[in-house]
Amino acid sequence: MKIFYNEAHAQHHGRHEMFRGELVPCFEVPARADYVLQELNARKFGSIASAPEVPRTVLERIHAPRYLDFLAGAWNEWVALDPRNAERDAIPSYWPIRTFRTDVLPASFFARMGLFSFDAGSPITAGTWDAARRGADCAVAGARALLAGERAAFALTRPPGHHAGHDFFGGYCFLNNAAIAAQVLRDAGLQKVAVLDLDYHHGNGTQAIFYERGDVFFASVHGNPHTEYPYYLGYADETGSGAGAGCNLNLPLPRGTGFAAWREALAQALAAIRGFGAEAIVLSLGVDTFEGDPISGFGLRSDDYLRVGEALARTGLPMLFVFEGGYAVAEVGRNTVNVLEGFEML
Ligand code: SP5
Ligand code: ZN
Repeated sequence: MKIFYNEAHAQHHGRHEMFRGELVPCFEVPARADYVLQELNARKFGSIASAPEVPRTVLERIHAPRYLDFLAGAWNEWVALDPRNAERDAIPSYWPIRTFRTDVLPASFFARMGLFSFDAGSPITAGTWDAARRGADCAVAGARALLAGERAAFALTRPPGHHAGHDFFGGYCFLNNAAIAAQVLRDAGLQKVAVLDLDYHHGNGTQAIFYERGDVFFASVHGNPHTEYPYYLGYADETGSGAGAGCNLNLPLPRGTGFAAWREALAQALAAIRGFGAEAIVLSLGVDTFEGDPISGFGLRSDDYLRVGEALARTGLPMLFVFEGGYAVAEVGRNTVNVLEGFEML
């Protein structure tokens, strides 16, 4: 398996996120990716490479130019407002909810922060743009490896991507790596691609990006949004619209769900992807389904991730793994590499 590691990931290093009335230390920390890399090396897994830079036009296949402009310049704007801001993360605190205008691009930096985001848990730091952009490079390199005939590839990157939409960040995500990779596969000539999202949290960004498209199937197994983040999307009745009608499958499960019920949902998602006729799968690999995850509520154990990898391998489809969530930091390496190992062993 080809592995593309984002060497710039630690440049995104948020200090705090807003959580229920206070600023708490970020859950999404650089050590997460460090542990995965360490585990890959310890288990002598795959060949680890860095990815070439992709032109911005590849990002623009998924993201709005004015959003990319904003992200690229956000840190400098923030520091220009007050030199002391260099010591603080930039976090939004106003949003244009219903009845407000979203067509106007306000001059105010704070107003644009809110226009392009949906939560206060995703700080922008000095290196956020570089880390996110280099991460997208890894996802694209992974997609190109599949196109060159590899059976599987792994984009080991952070910040994660599946909550990021066409023109917004949130959920610790800025660029939607999985969506960008799926688009690269389509643009290279694959007719049908699936994105399968196994992160604990619904991949609202990916779903929204492909919701009206019939060429990219989106399937997700996740915590029921009635009680779980991101709350406002991820319900079972969201099945796609227009040309995308029938090409979106949400399988929400209650907090507390263990591996037996979870793997049945996975089987259902894989059957739907087979029925769709996907030629490749982009797998949003979050391991915040782990029983020890501090912000999530499923009960998967470390050995279960080997079985997950096996189930994915049985599809027989080329697979691009893209790293997403997982906040039980010390166990993230073991759990993630277990999925890859289960896949490779079969
Ligand atoms: C990529 C990804 O996994 N993003 C997740 C973003 C979740 N942010 C909101 C966290 C809300 C945490 N609720 C914690 C309950 C702790 N008892
Ligand atoms: Zn998650």
